[in-house]
Amino acid sequence: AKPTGRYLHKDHQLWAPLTLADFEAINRCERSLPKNFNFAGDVLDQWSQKEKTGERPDNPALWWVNGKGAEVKWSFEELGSLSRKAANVLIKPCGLKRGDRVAVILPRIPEWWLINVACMRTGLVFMPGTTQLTAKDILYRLRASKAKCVVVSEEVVPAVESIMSECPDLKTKLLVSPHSQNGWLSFQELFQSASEEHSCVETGSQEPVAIYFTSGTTGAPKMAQHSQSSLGIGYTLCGRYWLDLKSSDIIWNMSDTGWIKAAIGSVFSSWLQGACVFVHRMAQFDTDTFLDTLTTYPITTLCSAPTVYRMLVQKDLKRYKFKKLRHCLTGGEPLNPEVLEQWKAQTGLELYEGYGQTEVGIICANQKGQEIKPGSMGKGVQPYDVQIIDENGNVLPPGKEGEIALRLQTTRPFCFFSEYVDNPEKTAATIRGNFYVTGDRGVMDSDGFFWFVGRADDVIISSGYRIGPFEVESALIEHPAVVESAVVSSPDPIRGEVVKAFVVLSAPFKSSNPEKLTLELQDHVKKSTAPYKYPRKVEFVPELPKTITGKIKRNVLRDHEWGRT
Ligand code: BCO
Repeated sequence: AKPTGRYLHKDHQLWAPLTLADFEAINRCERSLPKNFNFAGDVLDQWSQKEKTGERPDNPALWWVNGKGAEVKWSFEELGSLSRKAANVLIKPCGLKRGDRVAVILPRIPEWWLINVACMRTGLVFMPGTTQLTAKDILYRLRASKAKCVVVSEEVVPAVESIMSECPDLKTKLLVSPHSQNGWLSFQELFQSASEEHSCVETGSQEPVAIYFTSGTTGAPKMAQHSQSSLGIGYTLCGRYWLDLKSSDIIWNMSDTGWIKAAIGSVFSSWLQGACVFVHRMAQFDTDTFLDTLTTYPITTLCSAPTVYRMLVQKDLKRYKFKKLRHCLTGGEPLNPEVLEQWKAQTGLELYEGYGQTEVGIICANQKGQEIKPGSMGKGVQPYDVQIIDENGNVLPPGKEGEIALRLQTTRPFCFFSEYVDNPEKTAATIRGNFYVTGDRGVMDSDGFFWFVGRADDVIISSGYRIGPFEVESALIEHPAVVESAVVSSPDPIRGEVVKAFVVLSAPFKSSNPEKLTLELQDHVKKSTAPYKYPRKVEFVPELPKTITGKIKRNVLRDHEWGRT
C-alpha cells in the first residue's frame, strides 16, 4: 500500500516523503528528479508535520507586520489550513482549473503568500506583478499570458477596470480588500465560508508553477516560466549555503512581491529550510523605519538590494543595536566594495553578495565560510558550472572579459526556467553552443571569483530593477514633445545606475522650459509604465547618434555617460 508520501526515485521503488537531503542530492545531480513534486505538499506540509512532532522550533512560518500595530503570525500548520481554504476559493467560486494562469498584483500582504501557496496546491500558474504596474502594463500581461484570473488589492482596481474589456480570456476578478466592489469577487468573503478540506494536486516536477515577466533590450517583457521543481527544489542549496538558514532563523527579504527575489528569499529558499519569513509592509521605503525594524524584531537574516545598503550606510549605524541580526545578503545589482566595507565597519557584519537572474536563479555567491573578495560576486554555485565565454561559445581563461555563461549538461538543468512562453526564438537565443548565456559581461580571476562588468545588451540595472530601454522609449514617444529618444544607463552614487533619456524635441516644444518639460516627461512615463522605470535624468539633444542604416547607437551615449571612450 502507498503510505502518505511521494514516489522518490523510479529505480528505488520507494514511497517516502522527500527530505532536505534528497533535495540537496537532486541539486548535486546525485539523484534524479521525482516524477511528481509539489512545494506545498512536499515541503510546507512536511514542516507542518515536523511542528507537530516537535522537530521544528516554535517559530512562525510567516511573521507579518505593517508598522501600524497590525501583526500576523502563522505556523506551518496554519499556513497549511489557510492556504487550503484559499485553494478552495480559487477552484470553486473562481472556477479555475489546473494549468490556468493567475495574475496576482498585490502588495506585501499576508494574502499574497496564501494565494501563492493556494496556486501551488491547485496546480495554477502564479504570475506575480508589482503594484507599480500601470493599466498598460497590466493589459499587456493579461493579454500575453491569456490569464484566466486577476487578483488585486484596492489600489489596482481602477487600472484593471480600464482595460478588462480588452482581455477576452479574463474570466475572474478577485479583490483582496475589506471592502467589496461591484463586478469583483471578494476574497475575504469567500475565504470566510471556504472549507479547509483540500487535497494537494499531484503536480509533475516539470509542471509550470509561475511566470515572471522580464525585460530585455527590445520588445515587451518576456514570460519566463518556471516549474514546480525549478523553484521548489532548485533553491535548496541557496537557502542552506548562501542564505545560511536553519529552521530557527527569521529572514527579512525586502524584495517587492513582483520579483523572483521574493520567490527566492520570501518563499522557496526560506521555507525549504523551515525558516520564518518576516515581512514588513512599509507604505514607502524609509531608512529610519527599516533600521527600527531591525532593532525591534529578532530578525537573524537580512536580504536587500545594494541600493538599500547604499542608503543605510549614509546613516550613523553605530547608533542602532540590531536585535539578532547575524547574516546579511544582497543581490539584484552590483555591490560596490566601499559599501561592503562601510557596512562591515559600522555593523561588524559581512555583506554576502549573490548574483543571479529570474531565468536561472542564483549563479554566483559569496557563501558563508568562504573568503570574500570585496567587489567580486563570489564563486559559481552548485549545480552550475559557470564560465566566461566569447562570442563563439569558447571558454575564456581567467582574467579575460567575456559573457557570463552556464554550461549545459546533457540535459537542461532542472533549475532553469522552462522557456519564454510563446517565444521559442528568444528562448533559443539564450543558448550559445553548450552554454546558457546570461547577457551579462564579467571576468573570472585565477581563484575562480567572478567580477561583474556590465550588461552585454542595453538593459539597465537600476536599484535592483532590470529595465528595458525600449519600454521607456515607447512611453516617451507617446508624449507630443518627443520626436525620438534613446534611453541608456547613467552612473548614480545611490542607485548604481539610473535611467537616462536623450530626447529630440518636436518643433512646438523646442523653446519649452527644460526643467518643467523634464518633470512633465518623467510624470508622463510614470503614468504610462511602472514608475520605477522613469528617467531620473533627461537631456534634450538636437539629434541622436545613428548608424548609416539609421539605428540609434545607444552604446555611444552610454559610453559617454560612463566616461568611456
Ligand atoms: O524616487 P522617486 O520618489 O523619484 O520615485 C519613486 C516613487 O516615488 C515613484 N512612484 C512609485 N509609485 C508611484 C510613483 N510615482 C507616481 N505614481 C505612483 N503610483 O516611482 C519611483 C519608484 O522607484 P523605487 O521603486 O526605486 O522606489 P524607492 O522608494 O526609491 O525604493 C528604493 C528601493 C531600493 C527600496 C527599491 O528601488 C527596491 O525595492 N529595489 C529593489 C528591487 C528588487 O527587488 N530587485 C530584485 C529583482 S529580482 C533579481 O534581480 C533576480 C536576482 C536573482
